[in-house]
Amino acid sequence: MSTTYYNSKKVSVLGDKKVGKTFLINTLCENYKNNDIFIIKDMVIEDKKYRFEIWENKYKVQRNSNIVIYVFNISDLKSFVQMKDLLNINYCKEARIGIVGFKWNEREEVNIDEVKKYAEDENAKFFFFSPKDDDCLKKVLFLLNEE
Ligand SMILES: Nc1nc2c(ncn2[C@@H]2O[C@H](COP(=O)(O)OP(=O)(O)OP(=O)(O)O)[C@@H](O)[C@H]2O)c(=O)[nH]1
Ligand SMILES: [Mg+2]
Repeated sequence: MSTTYYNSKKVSVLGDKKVGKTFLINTLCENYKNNDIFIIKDMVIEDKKYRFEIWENKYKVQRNSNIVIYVFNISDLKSFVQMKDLLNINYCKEARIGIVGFKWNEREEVNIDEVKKYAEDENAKFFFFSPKDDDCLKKVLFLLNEE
């Protein structure tokens, strides 16, 4: 008999306007529409069943989140500055933290080495994606899910 037991994980996806939050969620959940209340995604990782409850919000971490993902736009320095403010305000000691930078165009206003250093200082994992990358959210969740 197969078990229906799931490990439940709550995920918050935060970031300023138009940084790529909905795009990120859509790489895993095709039917997700901008600012749905939340979306559920089941995945098996290393033989364990997980049920991810994924919330998009510009500024607010969903209570009891296990994973918090901060998104910014590498082509827009302002969005990086705002992301750092967000992380400061919402810092969740108990959660695994991911920082996702999207490069939407050729311009690179944010220095990648600076972001790497920042992520290290904040005990967060940094991910750098372009619109051509597939499976962005899957990659983030697989890594942040590790104990
Ligand atoms: N080049 C490129 N740009 C894209 C693509 N998909 C989305 N964008 C742009 O990337 C930006 C971010 O899109 P979203 O994912 O909707 O951003 P968001 O953070 O969810 O935005 P809000 O929900 O409005 O706060 C928008 O300006 C889109 O027009 C793509 O495949 N290629
Ligand atoms: Mg959105």
